[in-house]
Amino acid sequence: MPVHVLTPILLCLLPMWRILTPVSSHPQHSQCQLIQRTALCNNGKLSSVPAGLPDNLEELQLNYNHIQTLQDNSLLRYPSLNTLSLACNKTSHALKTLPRLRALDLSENVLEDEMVATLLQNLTSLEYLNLSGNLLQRLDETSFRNLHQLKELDLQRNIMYEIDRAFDGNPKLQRLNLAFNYLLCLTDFHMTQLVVLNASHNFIEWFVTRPDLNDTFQLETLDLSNNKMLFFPFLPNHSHLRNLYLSHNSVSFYEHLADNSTFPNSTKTVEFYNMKKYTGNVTAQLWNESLYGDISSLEILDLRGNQPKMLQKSIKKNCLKPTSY
Ligand SMILES: *[C@@H]1O[C@H](CO)[C@@H](O)[C@H](O)[C@H]1NC(C)=O
Ligand SMILES: *[C@@H]1O[C@H](CO)[C@@H](O)[C@H](O)[C@H]1NC(C)=O
Ligand SMILES: *[C@@H]1O[C@H](CO)[C@@H](O)[C@H](O)[C@H]1NC(C)=O
Ligand SMILES: *[C@@H]1O[C@H](CO)[C@@H](O)[C@H](O)[C@H]1NC(C)=O
Ligand SMILES: *[C@@H]1O[C@H](CO)[C@@H](O)[C@H](O)[C@H]1NC(C)=O
Ligand SMILES: *[C@@H]1O[C@H](CO)[C@@H](O)[C@H](O)[C@H]1NC(C)=O
Ligand SMILES: *[C@@H]1O[C@H](CO)[C@@H](O)[C@H](O)[C@H]1NC(C)=O
Ligand SMILES: *[C@@H]1O[C@H](CO)[C@@H](O)[C@H](O)[C@H]1NC(C)=O
Ligand SMILES: *[C@@H]1O[C@H](CO)[C@@H](O)[C@H](O)[C@H]1NC(C)=O
Ligand SMILES: CC(=O)N[C@H]1CO[C@H](CO)[C@@H](O)[C@@H]1O
Repeated sequence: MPVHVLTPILLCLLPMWRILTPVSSHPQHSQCQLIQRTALCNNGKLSSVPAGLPDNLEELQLNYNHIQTLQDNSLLRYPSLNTLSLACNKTSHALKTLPRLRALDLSENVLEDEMVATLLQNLTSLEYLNLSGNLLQRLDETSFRNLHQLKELDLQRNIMYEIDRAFDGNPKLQRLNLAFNYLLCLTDFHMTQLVVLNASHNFIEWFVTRPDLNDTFQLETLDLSNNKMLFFPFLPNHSHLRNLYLSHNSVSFYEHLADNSTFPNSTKTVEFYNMKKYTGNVTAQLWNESLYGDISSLEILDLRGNQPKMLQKSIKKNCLKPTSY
């Protein structure tokens, strides 16, 4: 992809920098204008991060320079830095040479799918990544492929409608926030190591755990509030689930449909299938409690604001834009 489409990018490097050493001072900031703790070094000919700026610097603007790479230690002399702006340079290339970076906050940067994939390509040490408030639409197995150490990922407030096996390369991921997106259903959930999954404020109608998986899931908190859930989620058979948030959905229980005399023509099963790849089909008996999974550890179950709807016809739910893990 053409990197010059990387219009203003604001990289907010987290306090992680602080753990990693302060260094030296060389008076060499003639190309920068200092305003309190902000250094404006834009439109210059800088080819590297200037040394010699005050070491309590909090914001550094390096837009429109000639910086191609950021050396691992070039920012460490500014341990208080929380905002770094590198617009209009080969920023993605610069990030490629930060293989030690452990925390990266790219929130609120109008980043799109391909830009993100390029930016993250070689950040193999990342443990914490914040991509909230960007323009991500679709994630797949290439999105976070090399982030093998990733533990926490914040993807809230994007415009995502589809996630297709995007986290297979992140076996250490424990906290995932997908809130405030446009996801329609979560199928084939099999991230056994995940502890917190927040998928609130989407348009999710159903949540189905991969049915043939007998592992114990580490899942403790599942937030599916403010969605379009019609059914209780199909949870893992074995988990440590403690907090289950289902408020503001349309969750109902359909035991009564089993009664032929009251609803002679009503359906007994619901088929969940995925129009794109049929591998995720699940047929569930509506009144079969065992399908609800392991809720023996549950401490909080929030079902406020659900409006049961009557189901009488044969039920087939499909999902054109599935989210499968
Ligand atoms: C980034 O990774 C690609 C392969 O994914 C590799 O070809 C390239 O040399 C790497 N760049 C750096 C700077 O490590
Ligand atoms: C990610 O960034 C957003 C916006 O800057 C912030 O509200 C959110 O708390 C951050 N997420 C985490 C996990 O720190
Ligand atoms: C999920 O994310 C939303 C939006 O950030 C937040 O309001 C909510 O408290 C989170 N849920 C949990 C269980 O932390
Ligand atoms: C999980 O529980 C369901 C319902 O009891 C059962 O049909 C399924 O075989 C179980 N899966 C495994 C892997 O044990
Ligand atoms: C699933 O695991 C449990 C122990 O956690 C075991 O008792 C059961 O036989 C297993 N079921 C299958 C289908 O492997
Ligand atoms: C309900 O109807 C189904 C066929 O639609 C039948 O197999 C089943 O035995 C009936 N159940 C009862 C309790 O009558
Ligand atoms: C059930 O379906 C049959 C055949 O389609 C129909 O004759 C009957 O009126 C239906 N009963 C109800 C209660 O809708
Ligand atoms: C899943 O459902 C679709 C639509 O009903 C069907 O065409 C497909 O064969 C099913 N796949 C499996 C594996 O059952
Ligand atoms: C629920 O489904 C399981 C597996 O399909 C079955 O073994 C069990 O008998 C069912 N329970 C009821 C109450 O129908
Ligand atoms: C390496 C690189 O692309 N540097 C560019 C940084 O931005 C200035 C101004 O847009 C360009 O002239 C450089 O070529």
